[in-house]
Amino acid sequence: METPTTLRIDDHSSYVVITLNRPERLNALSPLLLRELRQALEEVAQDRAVRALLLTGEGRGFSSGADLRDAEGEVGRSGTVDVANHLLHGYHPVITLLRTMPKPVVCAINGVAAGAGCSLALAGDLVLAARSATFIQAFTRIGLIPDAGSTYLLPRLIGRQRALGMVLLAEPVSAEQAESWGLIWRAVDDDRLHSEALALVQRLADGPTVAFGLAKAALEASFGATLDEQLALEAMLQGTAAQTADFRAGVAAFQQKRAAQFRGE
Ligand code: T3D
Repeated sequence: METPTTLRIDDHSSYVVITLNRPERLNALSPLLLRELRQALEEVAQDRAVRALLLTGEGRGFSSGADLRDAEGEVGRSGTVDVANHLLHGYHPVITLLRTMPKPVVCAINGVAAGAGCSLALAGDLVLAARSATFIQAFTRIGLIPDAGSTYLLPRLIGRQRALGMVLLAEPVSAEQAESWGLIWRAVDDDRLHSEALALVQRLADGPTVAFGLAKAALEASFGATLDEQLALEAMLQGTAAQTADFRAGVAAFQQKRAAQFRGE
């Protein structure tokens, strides 16, 4: 991949940190950033040596959503825009890549996550947020509806009433409120966010990667499945997990009363 201009990518061998890097615009999602993020995510998804991903933002915001000032942007040229096309080809591949990533994705929310930036934040598997961070479904403030997955994610995470409250009122939700609602995994002190996020992503990168990926897929499928369908899916995916070297390593470690060393295969 060519060196991206809107992201920083740090390869820690077993995990990768992607940092949205347009702090002067609170990491607004320009078309270029979305293209670069898509390419980076495709590489992370395919690289078997990379066993977990951390996504965060540079500066005082995680992401302010669609870039409302970008000349190339669709929203900025409102009136003549093909927003649907921009969503289909710009945002959707990024959200889908995050949701189907066959390895854990941690999002570390360092500041405001607004509009599609909030959707991006919530697309992670485990979301940590600095206590000063806020989540804003800012879309209706500018006459849009939630997009980039927010109408899917919000009711599943926090239920219809809270989802509607966030969407219709478009007020900031604090990290602590987000944690108590189950919108995110945990709120942490601002000065602990980076170290806690790194510790979490390292822990996940040391885990049974195949089982993590299959578990994610099973949980995702459950929303549209009956109990019988879900039981059948579990049986099939467990059959795959049980063939991994990590399963054998896990059982051996249990029998020998020691910690398992997983290799992600
Ligand atoms: O085709 C499509 O893309 C459709 C998809 C749409 C999806 C969406 O995401 S729609 C929602 C778009 N986002 C918003 O409406 C949020 C806009 N931003 C804000 O409301 C506020 O900036 C925040 C609440 C996020 C933060 O407020 P505050 O007071 O902390 O910061 P600020 O002063 O407003 O912003 C700091 C700078 O970032 C400022 O630039 P300046 O004046 O210092 O040069 C501001 O213009 C810039 N900025 C903030 N948000 C955006 C942005 N620049 C471009 N696009 C932004 N979204």
